[in-house]
Amino acid sequence: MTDIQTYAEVVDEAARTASAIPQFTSSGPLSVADAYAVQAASIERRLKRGEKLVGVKMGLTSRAKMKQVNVDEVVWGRLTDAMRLEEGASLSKRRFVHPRIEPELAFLLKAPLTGEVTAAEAMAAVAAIAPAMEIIDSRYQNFKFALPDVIADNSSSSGFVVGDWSSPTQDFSNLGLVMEVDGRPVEIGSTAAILGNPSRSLVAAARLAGAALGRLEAGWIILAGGATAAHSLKVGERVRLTMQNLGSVSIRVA
Ligand code: OOG
Ligand code: MG
Repeated sequence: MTDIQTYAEVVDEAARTASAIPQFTSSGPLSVADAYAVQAASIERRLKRGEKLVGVKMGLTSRAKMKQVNVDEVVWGRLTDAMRLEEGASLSKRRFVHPRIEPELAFLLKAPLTGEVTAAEAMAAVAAIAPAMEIIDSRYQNFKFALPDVIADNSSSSGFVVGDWSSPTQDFSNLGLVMEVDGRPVEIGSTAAILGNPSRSLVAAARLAGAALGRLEAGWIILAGGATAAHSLKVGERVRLTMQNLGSVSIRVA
């Protein structure tokens, strides 16, 4: 039997102290259901320390992302207020093991959402959309993991920054995007890389995360998943994502 609480403490401490750990699956089997239970228990520890749940991140919703980490199932994780960075903020690399950054689209919910919904029903619950970047920092050595490992590790989520909100009634199914590091384009893509249309990621969030959490709440942010491969952050870098029609969002690394 898997000791959920022990695993949760191990992964929570690894995140808290920015220290890499061996994969759980290298010492024995871990089911996907138990992995989500570990994720829930580890985030519960953060909530007990005063953090608040503010949304959900979807992951491995594009081929580029699946290929980069060699896992090809859609996963999800929990976002807390402590993970949010302000636009232009400076991220202290010391607080992470080996952080990467990736371009995403964020949804802001105005109504709760859960279960099997159509894309139109999901979008009816959306107040706004925005360009966003997620900072992922696998707590596993060498950023290597199997599906249950990454799920237990909150799907690598470590931080996120969201740009200005725009109307969700515009067509965002195929918006060009460029992620630049110090003015140099490092990843170029389109929101279409996210399951063909990011609204499908929101539908998946309602089905997977909504079911597990009861529902996705009004006011929550849902990250649709990286549209391109992620970039490994180095001290001194300034990273900016610009998305067609939606504007830019940036951070710097200190
Ligand atoms: C897993 C998390 C994937 C995304 O947007 O696809 C993810 C990882 O790449 O470490 O956040
Ligand atoms: Mg991501």
